[in-house]
Amino acid sequence: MISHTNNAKPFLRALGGETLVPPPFWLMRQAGRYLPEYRELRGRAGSFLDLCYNPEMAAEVTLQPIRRFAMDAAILFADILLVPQALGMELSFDTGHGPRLGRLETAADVAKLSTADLHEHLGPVYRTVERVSAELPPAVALIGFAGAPWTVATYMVEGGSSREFTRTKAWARDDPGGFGQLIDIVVEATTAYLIEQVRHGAEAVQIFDSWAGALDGEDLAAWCYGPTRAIVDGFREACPDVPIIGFPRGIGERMAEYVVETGVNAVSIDTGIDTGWAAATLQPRCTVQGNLDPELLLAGGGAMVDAVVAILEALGRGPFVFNLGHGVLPPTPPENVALLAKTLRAWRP
Ligand code: 1CP
Repeated sequence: MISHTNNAKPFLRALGGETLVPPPFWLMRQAGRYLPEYRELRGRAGSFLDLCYNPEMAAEVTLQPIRRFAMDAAILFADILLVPQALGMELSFDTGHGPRLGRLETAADVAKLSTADLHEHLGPVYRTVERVSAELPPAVALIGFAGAPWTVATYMVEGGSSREFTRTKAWARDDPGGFGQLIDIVVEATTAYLIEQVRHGAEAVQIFDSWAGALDGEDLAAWCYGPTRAIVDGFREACPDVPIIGFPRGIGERMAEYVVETGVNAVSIDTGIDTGWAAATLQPRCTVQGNLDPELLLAGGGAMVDAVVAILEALGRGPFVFNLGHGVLPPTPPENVALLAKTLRAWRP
C-alpha cells in the first residue's frame, strides 16, 4: 500500500472533496512552448524525446511554470506516447508533424507488444518524478499521468495523430475481441506505469482520454469507461489513497455517467461543458476541474478575466480545481497566465 498523501497541500485537499477559497489551480500543458525558458532548454535538449528521457532536464521543465506562477500542482513532463514506445513500438516526433508511431495493423502486431521491458524503458521518467518530488515547494503537489487506453490506442492504430480515427473505429467495430486485446495490454501497462510513478513520488494521477469524444453510443462504455475502470481498480489496489482525475474530453453530459462508471475522484471538464450543469450534476459526486477556454487565455485582458470569474462563480462554492478546458496554446503570452493567477487568488464568493 503506497501513500504519501500530504493533506496540507491545497490541491490534494480539493481532490479529497474540500471546498477551498480561492480554489487551487494548475494548467494542462503548463510546461511547454509558450515559456521562453522551455524553448531555450528544448533547443539544448535535442529532440522532444531526448528531453522526455533526460531526468535532469525534464525535471527542470516541470518546475519552470511553478517558479513563475506558483501553481498548486506540477505535472510530470513526459508524454502519453511513451507507453506504446515502452511496449516495443517505434516512436518519433518530427518538428511540425506531431508524433509518428509504427502502426499496428493485425493481431500479430498486437501479439508482439510486450510489457517485459516497461519499467526499464520508463526508468528515466521515474527518475524525473523523484527529482521533481525532491525539489517542489512544500505546498505544491506532483501529478503523474498517462493516456487512457482508447486515446493511446488511436495513435497506435493510426500511426500518429488523426481526426477521423477511421482505422481504429473500424478495428473496434469489426473485431472487438482483437481490439480488446490491444486495449487490455495498454490497461496493464498503464496501471503498472501509474503505480510506479506514485512509488517514485507522484501524489495524484490524471488519465487523459483526449479523444473520448470520438466514441458514442455503447462504444463509449466499451472503450472509454470499461478500460478506465480497470485502471482505476488496479491502481487503487496498490495506491488506495492517491486521487485519480479523469479527463474524458468531448463527451458532453455523458461525463456524469463516466464519473459513476469509472469511479474517478475528480473529473476534468472541457470547454464544451456548461459550468452550471457541472456544478449541479458532477460536483455533488466528485471534485470538478476546469474549464477556461485556452483561446481566452491566449487572448488575455478583460474577456479572460470575465470568463475566469464566471467559472469561479459557478464552481467555486464546491470541490473545485481551476484549470483550462484543454492545453495551453503555444503562442499564449506568459503575462496572461500571471493575470489569470492574480484574478484567481483575489476571488471570494
Ligand atoms: O515540440 C515540443 O516541445 C513538443 C510538444 C509537446 C509537449 C510539450 C508534446 C508533443 N507533448 C508534450 C508534453 C505533454 N504531453 C505533457 C506534459 C505536461 C504538461 O501538461 O505540461 C502532457 C500531459 C502530454 C499529454 C499528451 N500528449 C496528450 C493528452 C493531453 C492533450 O493535450 O490532449 C496527447 C494527446 C499527447 C500526444 C502528443 N504529444 C505531442 C503532440 C504534438 C501530440 C499529438 C497531439 C494531437 O494528436 O493532436
